Amino acid sequence: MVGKALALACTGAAGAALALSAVGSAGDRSGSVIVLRGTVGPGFTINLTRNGRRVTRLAPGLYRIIVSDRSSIHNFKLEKSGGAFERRATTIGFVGARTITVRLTAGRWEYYCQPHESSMKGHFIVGSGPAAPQTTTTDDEAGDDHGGNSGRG
Ligand SMILES: [Cu+2]
Repeated sequence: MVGKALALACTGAAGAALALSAVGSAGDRSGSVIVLRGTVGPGFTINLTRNGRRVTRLAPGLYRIIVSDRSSIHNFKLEKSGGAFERRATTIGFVGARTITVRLTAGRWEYYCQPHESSMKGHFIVGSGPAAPQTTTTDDEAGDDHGGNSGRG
């Protein structure tokens, strides 16, 4: 009796593990929501990273941004150039983490600390538009956008 119960328990656990891993890989593959990390403070620094690397270009889509605000004198704002979108992730006085979910559309986006915008700011490009002029330009940066060139006669 005991042996049978154990066997059943094992089967159940294995089944659950399988289900979990299936869900996890499916989520990563479809890329439904991509996680970015924003940090501001404690000094006069602001960053937006993906997998630990500073974000410079992203594909359009839905993103979850986890913002760590490490100073009460800074905030974290995200906006699309041209004023089509503006979101304040954290406020002055707030210290801690906030998560915002944003659909990034093609264009130039900026993140900055509002009171110190002249020095605490960064930007990135969504889609295959031109890179920012002050960064080094490479000719073929948009190459990974076209999945497959099957133009063979
Ligand atoms: Cu600031």
